[in-house]
Formats: sequence, C-alpha cells, structure tokens
Amino acid sequence: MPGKVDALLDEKRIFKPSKDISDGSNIQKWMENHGLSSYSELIEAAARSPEWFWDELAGELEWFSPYSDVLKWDPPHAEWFLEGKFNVVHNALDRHAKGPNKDKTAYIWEGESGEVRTLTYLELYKKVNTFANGLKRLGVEKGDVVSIYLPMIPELPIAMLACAKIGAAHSVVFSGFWAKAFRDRINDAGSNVAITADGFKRRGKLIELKEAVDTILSQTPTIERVVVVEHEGLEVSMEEGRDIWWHEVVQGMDYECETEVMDSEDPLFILYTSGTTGKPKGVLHVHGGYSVGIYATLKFVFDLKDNDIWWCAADIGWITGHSYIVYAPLIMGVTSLLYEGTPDYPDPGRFWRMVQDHGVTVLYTAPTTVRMFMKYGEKWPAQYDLSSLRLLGSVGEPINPEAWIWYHKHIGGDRCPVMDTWWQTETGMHLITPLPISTLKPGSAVKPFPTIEADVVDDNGVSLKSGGGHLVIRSPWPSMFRTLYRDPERYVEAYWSKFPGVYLSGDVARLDEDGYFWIQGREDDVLNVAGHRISTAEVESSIVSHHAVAEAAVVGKPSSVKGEEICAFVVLKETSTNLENFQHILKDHVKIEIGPVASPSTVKIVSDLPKTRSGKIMRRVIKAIVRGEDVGDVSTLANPEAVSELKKAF
Ligand code: 6R9
Repeated sequence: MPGKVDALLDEKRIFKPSKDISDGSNIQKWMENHGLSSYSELIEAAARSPEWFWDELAGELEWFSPYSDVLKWDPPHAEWFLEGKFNVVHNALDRHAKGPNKDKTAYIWEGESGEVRTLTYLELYKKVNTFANGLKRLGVEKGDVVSIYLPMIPELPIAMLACAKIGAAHSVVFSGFWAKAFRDRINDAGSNVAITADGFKRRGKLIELKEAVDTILSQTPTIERVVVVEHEGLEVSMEEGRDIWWHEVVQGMDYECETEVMDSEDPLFILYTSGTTGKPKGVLHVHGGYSVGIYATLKFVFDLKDNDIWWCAADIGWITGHSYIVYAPLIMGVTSLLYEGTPDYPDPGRFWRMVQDHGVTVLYTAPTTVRMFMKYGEKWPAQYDLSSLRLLGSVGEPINPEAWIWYHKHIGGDRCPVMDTWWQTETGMHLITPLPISTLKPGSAVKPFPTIEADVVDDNGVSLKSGGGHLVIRSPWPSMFRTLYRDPERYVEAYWSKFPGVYLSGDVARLDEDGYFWIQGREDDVLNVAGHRISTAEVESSIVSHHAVAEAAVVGKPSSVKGEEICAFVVLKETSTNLENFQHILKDHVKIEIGPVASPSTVKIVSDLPKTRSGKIMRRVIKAIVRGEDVGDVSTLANPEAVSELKKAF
C-alpha cells in the first residue's frame, strides 16, 4: 500500500539479532563469565551496584597504580577511579606496540584520491612518540592545551595521541569549519601551539587550510608556534620563528617517549560544541573514566573482536570520531578504517566499494548519510559485495524507521542488526543504545546502557510513562564531561539546574510500553501546534516514509491562530516521477499517518537542505527563512547555496 503508516509514533515492526550474533557477542560472554543468565539480570545487577560493573570493566584496562574508590558523586560533580594513575595512550598504544598486536594494522587510511596507507600499532607508536618529543621541544608541557585543525589524515590521531602522551589536553576543531571558529576556540582555550596542514581536498576541490589560518593568527595572541603538516605539497607562507613544518618537528626525534603518569581525573581533551547561546561550550573530558566508558560501549555495543575491520565513518573533529575512531578502537586493539573524503565522491558507489575492498565488518554512520544513499537508490550498494558486514550503527540524529529499514535491508542484507546509539559530546559514550542481544524496533535507540538511569520527565521533573518530555539522566557515568572549560557556572546552569542533580540532555524523548526510548530531537526542535506538542522528527519521519521522498526538514512558523504552523521542506528521490499536486499528497500523507494537527500548512520541494558539515540539518537557518529573519552566521554550513534556494522557494 503506498504511503503505508510508518511514522515514528506508530512503528510496530521488531527485529531480533540472529542467534549466531547474540550468542557469540561480547556482552553474552561477559554475562556468562559473571554468572548472569539474562539481559534483565545484567541490568538489575548493574543497577544494584554500578560501582561493581564499572570496576570490573576498569579492571580490563592497565593502570599505573590502582584507584582507591570507583566513584565519588557530589551532584553535579563526579570523580571516577579516584587516585588511580592512568594514561589512555598507555592503553591505546604502548601496551599494543610492546605486545602481540605490534604488527597488527591500527589504521587503514584511504585518501579521497584513492591512495591507501596502513599503520601498524608499532608504526603508530613510533610516529606518536617522535611527534610527542617534538612537541616537548616546542615547549608544550603537561597541563597545556594544544589546538588542532587538521583534515582526516593520519597526523590528526597522531597529534591527539602525542598530546595525551605528554599530558597536554588537545582541542580539535573540525577542519570543515571556517578558520574563525578555530580562532575563537584557540582564544577560549589560551593555546600556545596550533597544528594545521597546508591544505586538503574535498570533492576534488582544494581547501587551502594554512592560508585560511594565516588570516586569523593576528587575532590569537597566545599562539607562539604553528606546526604545519605538508599534505598536498602546497606553497604556503611560513613565518620565521612561528611556523614550523611537521617533518621538521619530528626530525631526529627519538622513537621512545615516556608516557606521562596522569591522574584519572586529569584533562584529556576539550571539544567545543554549540549551545543555545552563540558562545561554544568547551566540553572537558578526562583520562580515566572517559577511557573506561568508551571502551565498555565499543566492546559491548559494536561487539568488536580481534579480526574485525571497524569503520566509524564520522569526522574525528566530532565526539564520535574522538571516542570511536581514535581512543576506543585503539584501546581494544582493533583495525580501523580512516577515510579522508566524502561518502559519495567521485560517485555514489564510493562508500560501498570501500566496505567491499577493505572487508569492513562493522559500519557506523549517520542517518543523513543513509538517507542520502536512499536517494541515490539501492542500485549503488547492489553493485558491491557487502557480505563482510556483521553489524551496523547509527548516530547523530533520530533515524526514521524507513531509513532504518533501508539500511538494514540494502546494506545489512537483512542480517546485520542496526545499533541506533543515542549520546552526546557531553556524555562521551553511548548512553541509550541497543546491544547485539536486544530486540530492535526501527527508529528507537532501545534502552539505557547498563547502570544508566535515563528517564523522560515533565516540566516538574515527574516521570512520564507516555508522551514526550525532557530526556534526563539521573545517575553519573564514567565518561561524563567534568565541566565546561573556563566556565564552571555554565556547566551547572545549562545542564544541572532545571532539575537539581539530574542531567538535562536538551533532547525530547518518549517511552513506549516496553520501556524503549524514542528520541524525538532537540528541545528547540519541538513544535507546539494548537496546544499539541509535535516533534519535528515525527513529522519528518512521516514525510520521509512516503516512497517518493528522500529527505525532509520541518520547522515551525509563528501563527496567530495555532501558535505555530508546520512548514516542510522536502527533497525528492531522483527516481521519483509523476509528482503532480505532490504538496497536497504529502499533506494528506501526514494527516493519515499522524493526524491533521501534524499536517504541514506549507510544503516546499527543494533540491537540498542546509546542513552542518557533520550532516545535521540546520533548522535554525530554515526557521529564520520561514520567519523572514536574518539567517545569521552560515559559515559552518556544508552547503551555503541551499540557503538561497530555500529563500527563493519560500
Ligand atoms: C554523538 C553526537 C548530540 C545530539 C543529541 C541528539 C542527537 C545523537 C542520536 C541523536 C536521536 C540518536 N543525537 N545521536 N538523536 N538518536 N541515536 O551526535 O553528539 O554532536 O553532541 O550531538 O545529537 O539530539 O542531543 P553531538
């Protein structure tokens, strides 16, 4: 039946991982080793004693000296693994380079041009050590913050690990941002050393990174040294005494470098994320708890084993890349694929060819990427052998059931469970997520990870058993952020003050009768239409469930009658034809699926939606357009040209 009811509210389909997958999973084995015979026993045991659970997992990592206590919780401040001495780099690199994994491939890097380079654990170790020694020679010390602005090249994880090795915190700024963002983050962090590259290619187009950095260096008074990676062989201007090539920094440096003994609670990195106000928030993570949390989630959610080829297709400039490209896979000692380019360049088969050629077994990507490939059609993945895949993952946005089903069928061959992982820069690790033993419902992130007390509450903090509400977390977790850098008051104010001692995620979610979580989007993406609380994600999901639609963005427009009206911008599949009167068809489609209250008053067909470089739809920009307001700063958009098309359409 065309236009079958598939919206988020109504999703009833369930999928069970095969017996092979669940019986052979890491979580199943761990449960057996701990005398737990079922998922509910695991959850009960973990809830009874979160400290027992995390102590067991921390014990799988190496500590220079043991911690005295697992947790000190003085809301909203937590300390984990107190007085333990630890360094993530010892676990991610040193112990592998000196053990049986030394000749195992850590990273397979593929450049946009198709060039492939591999680095074994031992090679990576040596590169990290020489660069760490070079950083020391440049004057970097324990406790400093080094600002990094690099594309997806091996030097990015190497630079991060080198900082961590010598006890400096890194602050990575996504290379797709404009240099202005780098300037603001350098100034907030007060860095003395910055690391960048001459340039890189994006869709075949050269981006001259160093040239862009040169335009902001007069406005970063703390910067003394700028290290430049020669990646594209560009002629760049190098200021005497300030700028130095990466290859000169490592020249003659020793392959060995002492790993700094850090306290569990010492800073590992700052990662800036946007908040409700314009000023970015410097989310601070630490060595000990962060490492334990990301290790446990990668091990149990993505179930990585020794022979896996793991591809987390995010950018390292985001938390997904920090946790699940750099630190957790290296801690686990697995082989990861690192890709420099865009998923559909030079053609929409690129991604799938890479899965085939590198034998990727577990793939982790974002709903926006899945929907983009839905738009190109299944003929692209169908040309490649994707039988190496065992598990799939999704992160970054709610995945609408239609995209989930498509991903499961056309990429996962109906055999790979989809792990829809909900988490944030602030949480460091997955918090609400399926495990390979969970029954899955497309569009739901399933249930909290063991020990995590997630809840959905109303404005008074009262738990809701149905309907949308604030998604909150009532318990601490090891890889939680410890503060906002240089802004401890905002840490308390933004996250812990609405419901004292309870973490406010800023997302809206609802629980179903089985206790499954359905994330509906950010609080500010929730519409109020004639007194009904409607999530943009729900309306979008309904629209996208129409067979002719590839992608949709829904925003509210103030209305004197209804409070807000719903405006939808829709991208159609390339193959869609016969679209006469399509606006009306879509309005009716939503009406039938969710109800008349959710039916958009305006539907505009466009060829693209404005997106951030991490693929998130910029509803703020779309909202401004429909309200006739100034769209503000669009410098962080991946496709600024979409803005003018939307303006014309509206
Ligand atoms: C990891 C990451 C966090 C926000 C978060 C939420 C959205 C992430 C999601 C999801 C629904 C999922 N989000 N994963 N929404 N289902 N599986 O993306 O971190 O960049 O900080 O964004 O992303 O709205 O609050 P970050």
